[in-house]
Amino acid sequence: MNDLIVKLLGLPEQASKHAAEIDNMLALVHIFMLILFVGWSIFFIFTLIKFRQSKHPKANYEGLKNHMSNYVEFAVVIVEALLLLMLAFPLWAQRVGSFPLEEESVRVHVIAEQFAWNIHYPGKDGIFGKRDIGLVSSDNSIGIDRSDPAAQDDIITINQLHVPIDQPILVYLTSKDVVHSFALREMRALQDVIPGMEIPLWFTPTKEGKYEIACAQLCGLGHYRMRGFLTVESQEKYKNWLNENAPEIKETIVEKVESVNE
Ligand SMILES: [Cu+2]
Repeated sequence: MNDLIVKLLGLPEQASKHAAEIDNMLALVHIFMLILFVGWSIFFIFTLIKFRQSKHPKANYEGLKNHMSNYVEFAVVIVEALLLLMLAFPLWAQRVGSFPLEEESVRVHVIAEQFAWNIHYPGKDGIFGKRDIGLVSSDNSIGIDRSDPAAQDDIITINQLHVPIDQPILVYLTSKDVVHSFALREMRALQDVIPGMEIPLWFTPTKEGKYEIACAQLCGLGHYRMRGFLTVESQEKYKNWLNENAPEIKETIVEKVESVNE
């Protein structure tokens, strides 16, 4: 059934836990709209024939006495309300109301800018280091403060988001400049990224592979090239990748940390 929906609606593959539920709702709405389209089309053609000029040369100012069309319209409203109350709201509540626990998730900060995704991992200590807007420069895109003990092991990549399979991923989204939109189509996850706000988003990937991070908001002239990559891999490969990308910890910083700890 799911494969059929994906094929008929031309959707990207389903690669997260909740993807099928979103697609089911999409399919239901499409089926309902198809029924409406056919129904209203028949009704339209019926009125064209029934009230044709040759049969009614003189206008009848009283109009129809039959209330059938009102009943049909009321039924449509009921079905729409049911779709909203019984499907859309519960699905939304499940996504927004039940965020995974931080300690069970992979946490990552994504800082959008024209036209790239800066990805910030907390490193081994699990604590995100301080970021300072005053430190932003051409070689420090997110303004990380490496003198902060928590920041020394933090991993920063550009356009490369690696995550392990079958574990909840918590992404905190911010923007340095304009409104962007973080879109992982195969995960059925999308969230606008607003400067001055930190907005969380979560998903659980269920399929290994390399996917695209698209910017789904026209954010400037280079919008088309604001493209990143999401790699879903095994826990082991993910850990290796983290190790490969871990920054070299400078001794001066280590000394500083020790002196802070003393
Ligand atoms: Cu953008």
